Amino acid sequence: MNERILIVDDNKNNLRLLQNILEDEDFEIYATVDSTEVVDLAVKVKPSAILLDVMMPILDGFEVCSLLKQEPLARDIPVIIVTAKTETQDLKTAFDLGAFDYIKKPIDEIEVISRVKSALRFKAQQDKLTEMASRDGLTGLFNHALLIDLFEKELLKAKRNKSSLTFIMMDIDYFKKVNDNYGHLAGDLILKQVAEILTNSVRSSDIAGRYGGEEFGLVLPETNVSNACLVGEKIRSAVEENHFDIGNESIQITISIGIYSKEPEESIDSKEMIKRADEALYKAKTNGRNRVEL
Ligand code: GH3
Ligand code: MG
Ligand code: MG
Ligand code: MG
Repeated sequence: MNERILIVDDNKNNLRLLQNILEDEDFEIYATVDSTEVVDLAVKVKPSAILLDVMMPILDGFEVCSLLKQEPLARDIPVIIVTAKTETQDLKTAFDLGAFDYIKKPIDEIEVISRVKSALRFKAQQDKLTEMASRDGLTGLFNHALLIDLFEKELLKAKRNKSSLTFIMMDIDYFKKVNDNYGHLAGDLILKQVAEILTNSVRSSDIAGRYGGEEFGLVLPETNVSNACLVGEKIRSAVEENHFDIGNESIQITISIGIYSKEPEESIDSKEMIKRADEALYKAKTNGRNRVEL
């Protein structure tokens, strides 16, 4: 898939010039003359870099840059300021606002391509490091911090699009006994296999994470309560039926599941959703375990 680049300039000729240069490099170009739609467009298109003019009506490029940096769904996209403002003070302003690079007009084709490619390399490396730092070492699922971070981003999206969103909290039943009876290494092997079951039970757009020791969290975008129950039940029964390989033998375990689904119009924060899913999980435990509860 070609990398996407967003170009913003109130002058159509400038826009076309940049577009032609970058299209020759096989990038997928999105362009706009309207500085007020940049943040929304960036969130929607998810470009790998943004080229941003400064002198524009309504919102200038500096204002747009700072709005982009305040938007959680856009702030990691490198911004390259492209401007006829050549004072060093302007360059300082751009970098202070979080711009990645600065190109002075009139533009030079080779310079534009080189600086865009440098921004893309930076972005790719950044994404890779984020990915590495975000995985739980044992299970390969997202770790607690990233699970929460991604959940909050999905919740923002769900509120904006007035869509439903589900958070599921899961906890292995009597896991202490497993450790006591078969040892900690066997426990670790089971955690890995539960993670595999989770990954195989959900869509690629769903977010599975290790919430804590033997607790897992699942974020299901655009999923209402009845579909969430189907997913919960699928996971519950898959765990119940699985024979977990712990070296020279295999054992069976069960898992308890608590669900909270946000309605499309509902306004609720992530902490409250987690709390409600946790309360549902507690209900599943007190009602006998190996259950799915709301
Ligand atoms: P319940 O059904 O009420 O959830 O009982 P439980 O024994 O699973 O619950 P409890 O929270 O008391 O115990 C959780 C256990 O999970 C305790 C801890 O030793 C174990 N555990 C947590 N993290 C890990 C891990 O990374 N590896 C292993 N092997 N065990 C872990
Ligand atoms: Mg301009
Ligand atoms: Mg627990
Ligand atoms: Mg447990």
